[in-house]
Amino acid sequence: MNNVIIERHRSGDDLTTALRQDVREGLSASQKWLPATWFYDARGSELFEEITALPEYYPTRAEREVLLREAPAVAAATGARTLVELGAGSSEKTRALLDALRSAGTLTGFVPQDVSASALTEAAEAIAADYPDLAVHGVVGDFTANLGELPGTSPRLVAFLGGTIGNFPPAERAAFLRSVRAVLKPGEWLLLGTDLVKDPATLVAAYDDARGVTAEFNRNVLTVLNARLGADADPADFDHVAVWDAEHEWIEMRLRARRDLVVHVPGAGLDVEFRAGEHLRTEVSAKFRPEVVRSELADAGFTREHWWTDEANRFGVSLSRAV
Ligand code: SAH
Ligand code: AVI
Repeated sequence: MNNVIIERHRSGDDLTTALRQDVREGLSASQKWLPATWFYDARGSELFEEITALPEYYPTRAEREVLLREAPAVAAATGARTLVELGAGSSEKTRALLDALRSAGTLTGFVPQDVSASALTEAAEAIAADYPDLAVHGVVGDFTANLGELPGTSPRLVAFLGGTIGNFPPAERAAFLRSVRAVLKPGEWLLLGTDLVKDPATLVAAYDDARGVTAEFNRNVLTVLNARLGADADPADFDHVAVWDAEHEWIEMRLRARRDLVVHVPGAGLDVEFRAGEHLRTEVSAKFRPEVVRSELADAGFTREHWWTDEANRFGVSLSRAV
């Protein structure tokens, strides 16, 4: 295969440094928290892929339905030459966009970016093999830090799928959208997937599945902590918790200590005490209302030109142009 290159904007050392900072800030706070990025080592990425196939986890299926139906409209509107995908993961759903953009005859390059080196490499190589006439330029990087370094020929379409935008707290979400806008030229495009507000029972089930895959995914953050910072957290000491926060309209995933315990984190110079029942917040997953998505895009300098949902109105996809 000579149509794929993989570039690293984030080394293992960079990740360890970033985790150390997050641990010092989040685990010494009175309400302990960590950013949602830290689930995704090789095992975390595999677990996420398993989650996407669970009967309770509807977002991936709902977004795929929209992409399969609307990809030709995306291709016609954008005429994109480069498709950049942030937080790309397996890029499975993205194939609908690649197919439509190739049929339209405009696409020459695909730039998947992800912080998870294993997931990114596997996906980039699989797509390069299946699309031999496409230049695939995979980037191992952080979408909160390395956007300015992404390659590609204009007009570009940036895809941010899966509802990952919901994993930012609100201020970070606004900053992220502005940073995407800042690297685009006027007239270039953003395709954004957002999970929608719906009944809490459906939401909680999606984050607390019967087989316990999401629980294992949640606990994987402790394995990452152990591997990167030499910590001694025992995942068996923590219960998986998923709650709907009706005020913020987000799901929170937490780990709840089963007993009083101390986690030693030598790589961050920290001993972290947990009381029995104490929670560590590991993820927020915000759910959106259509108008809020439109106005947040506008605040960041995008005009939304299309809004599509799946038949059951569970998940929304916005196609927006950089002003
Ligand atoms: N887009 C895919 C995957 C979603 S899972 C889908 O729709 O199914 C979220 C992805 O974002 C994971 O692959 C994870 O490794 C990646 N990710 C999380 N934090 C990131 C960061 N800061 N920079 C780049 N990628 C990140
Ligand atoms: C990647 N992200 C959009 C997923 C979500 O639904 O918030 C991660 C996830 N967390 C638990 N299950 C899946």
